[in-house]
Amino acid sequence: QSRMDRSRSNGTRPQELHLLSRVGIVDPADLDSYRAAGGYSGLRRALAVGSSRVVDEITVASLTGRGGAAFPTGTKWSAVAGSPDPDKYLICNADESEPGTFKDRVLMEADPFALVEAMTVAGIAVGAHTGYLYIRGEYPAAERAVRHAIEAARHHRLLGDDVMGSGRVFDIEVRRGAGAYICGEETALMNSLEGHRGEPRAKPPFPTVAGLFAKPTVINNVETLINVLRIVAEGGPAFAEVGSGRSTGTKLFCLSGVVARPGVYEIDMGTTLRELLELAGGVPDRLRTILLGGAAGTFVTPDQLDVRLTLEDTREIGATLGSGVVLCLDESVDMARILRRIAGFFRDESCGQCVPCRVGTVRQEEALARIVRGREIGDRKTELQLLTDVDRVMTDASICGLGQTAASAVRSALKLGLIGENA
Ligand code: L3W
Ligand code: SF4
Repeated sequence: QSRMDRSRSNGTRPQELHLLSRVGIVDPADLDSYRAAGGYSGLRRALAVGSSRVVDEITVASLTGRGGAAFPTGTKWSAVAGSPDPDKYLICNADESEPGTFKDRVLMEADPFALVEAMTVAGIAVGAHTGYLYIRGEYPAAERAVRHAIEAARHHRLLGDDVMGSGRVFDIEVRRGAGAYICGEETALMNSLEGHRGEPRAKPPFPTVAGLFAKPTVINNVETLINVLRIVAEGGPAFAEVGSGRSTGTKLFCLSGVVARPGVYEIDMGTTLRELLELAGGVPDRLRTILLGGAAGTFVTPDQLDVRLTLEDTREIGATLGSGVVLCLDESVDMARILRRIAGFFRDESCGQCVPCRVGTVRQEEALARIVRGREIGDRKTELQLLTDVDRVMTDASICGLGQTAASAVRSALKLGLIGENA
């Protein structure tokens, strides 16, 4: 898709690209091409203004995490930058595995130098000497692209013992995941990096206090980090002018399902869901529902298309932006089958460490399988009550986000009557 196609479509207002501005424009294997597109001006500016100013700009920008939980990035950076411990780490969470999410893959494959530059800005700002890029094992092309970019950056002294002649030390190591969704959970990821089983740790302590190798650690998603380049270039206040409240800057969404032009789209925070669909070819015919946020997200209905895509507005309708999934489903789908697929995913991916999730994800999938087969143990009402009970236990008592959100989609489908006694 051309840059113009991505930014203007169907007469909706133009969307200025920032995160995707170089995608399809630069040669991802060529540092000169990246530099010609403005690459490495961010790192140069960051080194000139100094680390504490960079951390302040990120805080003023109100940048929030783009992996799903939307925690303020500036709070993480300030905590680690302010720690007296000389050993600190930066981690980029590139273990993109949420079903329906493919934005970080596009960024890494098409604009890998941007991630390398952004990690360098982040690492130096918080005082880390080493950054780990933990990448999903099923992303070989993205891994090749970022490994090549790291080597080229090292060769040109944009990484290493004297970054850009500043005397600052920072380098990046790449680690590949081995196919477990749970290793995208930050503490499971750290256990995996340390060579242990990929099982989540109890929090607190949060990684900012005791993260990788029990040292203060900043961990950010790929899209979160790429935003840093714009903030360093334009300043935190300019970034915060776009959007509203805690929802500032632009956001990537992954459109799939029954849309005319599936793909990754960048919009200003606060754009409506309807406007986003217009960019992808219009509101689909016979649209029944949209899964928003991810497998751990929620369903929204066609009468909710005018919701503004911000953290606050989506929360008001009981939804979430999550990791940017917009999966469109029309009247032809069997909702119980869709939910069973989602439940099966969580059953497979539960690490099994805690009982509510290990058992709850199995019971949830079994109940949905019985509904799909039309062979309920009791009546449909009993199965739906069981789903509600399992939801409560998993949400309240699971150790990590996987178990706590494994019933979100089922809960919202029940609430909206997409499955139910009469559906
Ligand atoms: C310092 C405090 N740091 C919280 C940090 C915490 C973490 C971040 C968010 O993700 C989401 C869920 C799903 N001092 C802190 C603090 N932090 N309090 O803030 O923390 P938390 O615990 O709210 O969430 P989380 O466990 O990091 C859960 C989504 O992840 N999800 C799937 C995501 C999939 C992808 C993907 O494929 N790319 O992202 C599944 O559950 O939406 O909202 O860094 O340390 N006082
Ligand atoms: Fe493992 Fe699930 Fe417990 Fe998370 S909630 S620690 S994935 S068993």
